[in-house]
Amino acid sequence: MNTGTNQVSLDDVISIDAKLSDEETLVRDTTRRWIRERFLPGVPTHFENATFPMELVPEIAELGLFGANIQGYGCAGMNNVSYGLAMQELEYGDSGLRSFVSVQGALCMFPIFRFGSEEQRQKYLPKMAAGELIGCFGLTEPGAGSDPGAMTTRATRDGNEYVISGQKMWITNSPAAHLAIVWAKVDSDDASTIRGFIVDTDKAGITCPETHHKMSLRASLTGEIVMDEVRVPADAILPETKGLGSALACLNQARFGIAWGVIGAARACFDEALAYAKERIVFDRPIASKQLIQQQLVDSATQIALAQWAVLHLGRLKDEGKNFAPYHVSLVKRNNCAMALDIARVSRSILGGNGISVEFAAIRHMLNLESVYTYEGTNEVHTLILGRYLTGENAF
Ligand code: TGC
Ligand code: FAD
Repeated sequence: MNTGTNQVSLDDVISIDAKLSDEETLVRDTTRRWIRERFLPGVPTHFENATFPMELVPEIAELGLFGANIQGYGCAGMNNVSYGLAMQELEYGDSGLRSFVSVQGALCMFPIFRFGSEEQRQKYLPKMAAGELIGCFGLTEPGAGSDPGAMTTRATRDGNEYVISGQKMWITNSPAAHLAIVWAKVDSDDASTIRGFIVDTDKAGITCPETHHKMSLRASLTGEIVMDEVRVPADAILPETKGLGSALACLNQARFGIAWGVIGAARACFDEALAYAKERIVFDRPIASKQLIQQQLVDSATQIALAQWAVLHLGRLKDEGKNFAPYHVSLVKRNNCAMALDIARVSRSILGGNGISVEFAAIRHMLNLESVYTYEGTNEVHTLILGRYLTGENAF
């Protein structure tokens, strides 16, 4: 029985430890310790100032978290459950931090690993794993977000080069990136196909202006990629990319990490709300003694536990390398983002007036989760992916 003096751990509520290997527990606990010691003290200031702590990049690399589930090329080669647990702990810190790591690993290193030539892998992956090169992923455009197939960015072959023109927006890390994975339509005689390119951001004709005035993911750099006849060598193309499906395959990786990550954000909000409820005296008693507050805490813990089981199950399927489909990822991305956003809002309300201050974590997570709910496929997009799977009817 909890006598009220202990802070309950959600790991115990669902006995998650019983289902993790020693290595998985080690990855989780190491990342957890690092977040608490090195990241949490500074994040409120970064959020208020709309800055990202770039000085921590070497430490994140040292933890093996860039491209953590990639084998070889200087990457840690963790299994997908360890990778997911690391994402969870990073997002306990801030969704902006998890985003930084997701984009670098799942959206830049993964496409190079999966669709690149051996030369491209050797050239980029070890330096990206070491945090010496930072990448960004340019799919979204002003007129093509949920429907990336509507993109207008074009790459035209000219001798031994491609010439790329177009505009990408809402691009995480672009203002700090050394390279961009750019998705563009390549014209051939009878058709145009979407292909991926590695574009070094110091090329002539490319700029990556920062996007300001964000009220969400403030501790994350977001920008555009503006390309005006950028010339790249012909071997900058990712040779194995074949249409929009290649870009979507990268999104599967990132969405998997997000489904784990948002559990961390929800847990941070829950932990804070529980601790607060035990201390805050209203009507002569701690609010933790009130039935309505207990119901909110119990509902939150239950939803977090169920979300945790779902991602663990999915991580095991992914590690087995079978029975793992994109609609599985849609199911957990959609459910867990909505769950985390609900819990952030409830937790914020448990903190009363204090809940609107960034001296507490809830409002920061709540605002961040609005972005996470929208990016990597909005809630509606994932609803329609699942609706299409269930009914066979395309409602897009
Ligand atoms: P559709 O006809 O369904 O598919 C086109 C081709 O792609 C294949 N495919 C997939 N392949 C792999 N994984 C998936 N998840 C796939 N989904 C579809 C499909 O089989 C087909 O292949 P083929 O060979 O028949 O051509 O395409 P559609 O145009 O109808 O669009 C479908 C839709 C809406 C689901 C898709 O476009 C979509 O997911 N839209 C959302 C866009 C999105 O999520 N953008 C994210 C940008 S990156 C970002 O937000 C980063 S945030 C920072 C961070 O991650 O932290
Ligand atoms: P829209 O597609 O215009 O959607 C508007 C609304 O319409 C949404 O509610 C949507 O769900 C709904 N809707 C759309 N289609 C349908 C339909 N068929 N039926 C019913 N409703 C529909 N992109 C990148 O490429 N790289 C990045 O690194 C990246 N980072 C991001 C970081 C942040 C902070 C944010 C906010 C976004 C980022 N994005 C990135 C872009 C993100 O993926 C898009 O914002 C997202 O895919 C939605 O596209 P949109 O904003 O154009 O919305």
